[in-house]
This record gives sequence, C-alpha cells and structure tokens, in this order.
Amino acid sequence: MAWAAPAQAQGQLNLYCSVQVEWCTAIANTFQRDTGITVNMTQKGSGESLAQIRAEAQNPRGDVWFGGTGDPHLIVAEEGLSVEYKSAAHVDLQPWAIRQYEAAKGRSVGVYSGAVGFGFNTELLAKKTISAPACWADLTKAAYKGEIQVANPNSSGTAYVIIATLVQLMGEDKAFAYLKELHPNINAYARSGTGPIKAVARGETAVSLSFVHDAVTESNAGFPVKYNTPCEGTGYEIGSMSIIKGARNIANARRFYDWALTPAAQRIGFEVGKQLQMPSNKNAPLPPGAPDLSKMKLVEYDFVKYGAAAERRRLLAKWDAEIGSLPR
Ligand code: S7P
Repeated sequence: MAWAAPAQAQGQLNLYCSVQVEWCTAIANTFQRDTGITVNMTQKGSGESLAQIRAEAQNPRGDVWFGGTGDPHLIVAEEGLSVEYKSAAHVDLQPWAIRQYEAAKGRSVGVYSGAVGFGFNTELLAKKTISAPACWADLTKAAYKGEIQVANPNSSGTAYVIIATLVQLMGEDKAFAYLKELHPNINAYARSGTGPIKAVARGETAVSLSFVHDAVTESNAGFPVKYNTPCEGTGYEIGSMSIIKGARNIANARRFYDWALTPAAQRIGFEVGKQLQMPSNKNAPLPPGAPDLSKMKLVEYDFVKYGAAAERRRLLAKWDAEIGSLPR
C-alpha cells in the first residue's frame, strides 16, 4: 500500500536550485510526484546560492544544491560545506562530469555543461547597423559603445566563468587590460548571469556575454536572438550538484542526487523550459538545437585552479579594484 501513503509520510527535501526557474519547478514537481517526498525548492543563481550556503553554515537549511556553475560548488566542497557521495550512475557520466567529482574530492558532480559566448538581438543590431560580434576583439570596438551587458562576478557565477576564461585565454594582465577597454561598451553589470541574455531578448541591450545555451532558449521562445562563440576560443561551465553538509534530510538528498543523474531527469530541462545545456549522463541525448561543445574551440579550462576559494577571492578583489570601480 506504499502507493497510497500521503506525500508527507515520505518526508521532505530542501532543494536549492540554480538553473532557470521553469526547470527548477519541474524537477521539484516531478521528483515529488515520483517519490512522494515533499520538495521545498528555492531558486537562486550560483553566486547567490553560494552566499546563502556560506551564511547558513552553522545552521544548514538546504539538503541538496542542484545546478549552477561548477566553481562555487568546488568552493563549497573546499570549505567543508558539502559531503562526499558517489551515485550508482557515476559510471554513465561524461568525463567532464567526473572531473568535477574528482576536483571536489567526491563532494560534487557535473550535471550539465555549457559554453560562454555572445548573445545578440538581430533586429536591434540591424536597426543600429552594427555587425554581430564574432571575436572577443570585436567587443571593444567603438561601434559597441554602451551596447553590451554582462553580469557582475561578485553576484554571478556566469560572470566569474567569463573572467576566468579571459584570464586563461589571454593571460591575467592582458585580460584585465581587455576588461578595462571593454568597460565603456558595457551598459550594465547585471546581478544574475541570465539577466543580460533576457535583456537582449527584450531589446534592452544589443549584445550580452552569456552561456550560449541561454541564447537558444530565448530564440526558441520567439525572440530575435542568435549567438556566436568567440573566434579566439572560449570557456565553459560544468553545471554541478552537491549535497549540503548537515542536510536534515540526507537520505532524501541522496535519492534526489541519484535521480537527477538519470537520463529521464536530465531531459526535463529541455522538455519544460527548452533549456539546452549538454547533459552529463552519456545516455541522455543532446537536446535538439543545443550548442555542441565538441564542435567549439574551447580553452583547457583549469577548474581546480579557478574553483579555489583563494583564487576566486583574489580575482574578484582585482575586478572590484580595477574594473567595478571605474566611472560610468
Ligand atoms: O540555467 C541557466 C544558467 O545559465 O544559469 C546557471 C547559473 O545559476 C547562473 O548563475 P549566476 O546568476 O550566478 O550567473 C548556469 O549554470 C546555467 O547554465
């Protein structure tokens, strides 16, 4: 008679979720429906979830953190705020998902991947007779003055991946010189990583620095949005998952973790919200229209170095001192 048991009897799961809200709501509802476990879901970007988990370290309220860029998951692992867990699905995972597990010493795993690029509003660019950016070098041209939006790396994991990408691509001095040169062309440093591509879709800015799968999502929703990946090469995220140390519902957190790595669960983002990241389970197909990372010129992203708390702190302080404080 297990099927007749009320959902409450199966207990609770406090889920922190850092993908887009449609996907978060769907995984919460589907997991709850499949298991009878009541899911209390909170959606926040990666940077904000990191801040929340740190703030709650003495009194953890979350059980599992799903999604968001991999670097803050590595920081949570390094700071002892997440716990080791190896799912039975481990053997089915892409090598990059396992690399995240190894980098976190078993305290996190990759659930999806996506690359950094330029999103742009084709109608707005045509109206202003500006050509679509194809290379990092294009973005500093005078034609893009005030036309570009990117997130603030203090609050956004996406923006941090972009800075780490530039540092790995150009070397640190050149990357910061580039960011300084880019500054006059930036109209706003948004709070969240998905803010800039949504602004592109609404026609509020012509160009964004974003994960390119988010550009395809906007285009599928009917907005005049396209993307390019930078000709010089680009970086990428390993969207990740971690079980929070001190989880009050640890058995349910493990059950969710196992479930979230199945091919069926990994299809949900595309099915409900046309989310187009590359899934980490090898048996989950790339969603139709999803950017294919294997066809891109990617940097040899050093997730261990750029996912270390001290390195992140140092780069953010440098960004604040040299870029964030520049006059607007
Ligand atoms: O789901 C879209 C996506 O771009 O958002 C995630 C991330 O939470 C964004 O966080 P920030 O606001 O901190 O940048 C990405 O992992 C994911 O691909």
